[in-house]
Amino acid sequence: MALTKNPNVLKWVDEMIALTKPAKVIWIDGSDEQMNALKEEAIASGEMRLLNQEKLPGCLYHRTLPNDVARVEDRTFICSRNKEDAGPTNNWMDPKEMYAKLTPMYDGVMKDRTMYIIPYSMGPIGSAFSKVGVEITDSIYVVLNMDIMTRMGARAFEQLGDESNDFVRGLHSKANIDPENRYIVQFPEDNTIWSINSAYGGNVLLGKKCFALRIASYQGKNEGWMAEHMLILGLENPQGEISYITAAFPSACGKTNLAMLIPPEVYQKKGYKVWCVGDDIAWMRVGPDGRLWAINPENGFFGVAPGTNVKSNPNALASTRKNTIFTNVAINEDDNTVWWEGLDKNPPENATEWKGAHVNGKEYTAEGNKLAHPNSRFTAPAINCPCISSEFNSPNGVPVSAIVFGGRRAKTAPLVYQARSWQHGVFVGSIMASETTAAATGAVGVVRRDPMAMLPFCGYHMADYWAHWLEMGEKLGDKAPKIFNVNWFRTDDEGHFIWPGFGDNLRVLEWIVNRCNGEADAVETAIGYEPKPEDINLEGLDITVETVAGLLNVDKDLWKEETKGIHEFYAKFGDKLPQALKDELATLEANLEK
Ligand code: GTP
Ligand code: SPV
Ligand code: MN
Repeated sequence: MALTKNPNVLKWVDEMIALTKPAKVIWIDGSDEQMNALKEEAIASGEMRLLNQEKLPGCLYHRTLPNDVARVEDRTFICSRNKEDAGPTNNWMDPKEMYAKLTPMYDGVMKDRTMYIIPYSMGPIGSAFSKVGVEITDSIYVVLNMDIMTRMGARAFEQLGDESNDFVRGLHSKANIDPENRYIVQFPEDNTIWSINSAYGGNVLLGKKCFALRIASYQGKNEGWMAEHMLILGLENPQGEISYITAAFPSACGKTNLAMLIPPEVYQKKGYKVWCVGDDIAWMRVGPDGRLWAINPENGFFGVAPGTNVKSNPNALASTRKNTIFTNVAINEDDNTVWWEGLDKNPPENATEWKGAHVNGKEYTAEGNKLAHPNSRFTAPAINCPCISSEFNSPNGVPVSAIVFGGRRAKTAPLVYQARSWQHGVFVGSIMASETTAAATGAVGVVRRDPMAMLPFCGYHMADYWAHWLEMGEKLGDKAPKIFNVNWFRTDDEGHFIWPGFGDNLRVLEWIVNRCNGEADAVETAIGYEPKPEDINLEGLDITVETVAGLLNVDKDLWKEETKGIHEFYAKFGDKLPQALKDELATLEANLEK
């Protein structure tokens, strides 16, 4: 039975049923009873595997096809009516043509399958920030993941109401998981997402990147708010005051890790704490007090498994110990638990690797093979996180003091620097570059421009997006958050990371917060303000002030090279490039000549 009387929903659902012709239709109410029945069904069919219920209660395992393990940026489209509105950084096709191309692929695609209709809210139910989506899918895996990642079920239809037409229409079918016909398509002007021939993460959990970033960034531009690829954390000082920081790093560049970091011992003793509000996406609005306020629209973490361990990210690991879905990690067949590279130094001998082959994990990894896919993931409920913020469900969100940009740069970018102004900060975000990772298909480790970590996620013309950032700065005026850039990934001549990273990143956050409160000094460099090396607290750390000085060094020759790359990148945007950014580039060049 339909879960809503909303005629806009019913009409669209009818159309999608007529198109995909499912054998059966199930409205997802989100009840425990329904979820348990779906889990049992998925376990019985082999789609999911029940893990050791003593060690990992409520946890399930799933494996996707080897050709379907990451986002597919080359098959992701922004179908605005005008090509110009998608801009030079997005794939584009005329929406009419795209609908015409995909309609035959969806025609009858669910004829031997069940259609699940998933109502969900991005953002806490009842919050003015929140928005409703409905995802139609033929995958139980999607339903079970959406249950963790969003506020799902009947309550989302209550939030939408009986009349509103303001919901995002998501249509997903696994179809034949055919990579040649895989499409992840956003139609921003229609509030619509069509995804076909994938069953993996960001391609199919349509509330996440497709809605909460691509569609929402477009909505945010029109409605005067921001949807960003950012974590949100609260840093509590010994006086009990909490400052909120958001940070945009590209995929697999450390958002989940920073969002949940455990302070180094010397900080813990003093009483510092970090609270996690979100690990991937922030929706931000100007609040009644004129400050920028942020919510996390998600309800769970879809986190990178490899590298997660008791030392690097104990909070993430703890989050995955119950009611979690693991995708493409390895199985320890001795006790039916999970394993991935970097969990510990003991790969299970009796293992099943991520593609499903039974192997001796010790020998297999010794030969240089990976037991878990580098982009294998856990889907964990946010409430599992030991450091989840008390504001996680707050309808108003949290006030943002600092916005941090960052990426993986072996050289060039220093450990930390501060922008001179909001406008300069927008420039700093716009010139972000980072080495590519396994989170998307394609080459790994190649430096590319990834402005604000939004290159794969901006639902409209990137230059209009920058203009929107500049406008938000004007609205915020002197209440605007301060903007910073960090780089945890500088390497030495042997390619080793110089900065210890992880929990020790708090040492940099401390300087950032102190700058926001006017409590820390800075020196002006060609690229912005930097701490004096001795202003980064190294207590309890095996690193010298000289090393930090090296990490903060701005190599003018490298930066002059960098400006050439920025010119080339900016040239793509033609007349749309905001004058303010051209001015900032000119200032940078002048500073480098000084
Ligand atoms: P997405 O979920 O794809 O958006 O990724 P993310 O930005 O949340 O990245 P995540 O925190 O999952 O980290 C990705 C990888 O970077 C993991 O393998 C981490 O171990 C590694 N990493 C995270 N933080 C640091 C750090 O401070 N230093 C170093 N060297 N590696 C880090
Ligand atoms: C990312 O790639 O930035 C992710 C994972 O957070 S996915 O949901 O697949 O986009
Ligand atoms: Mn992400």
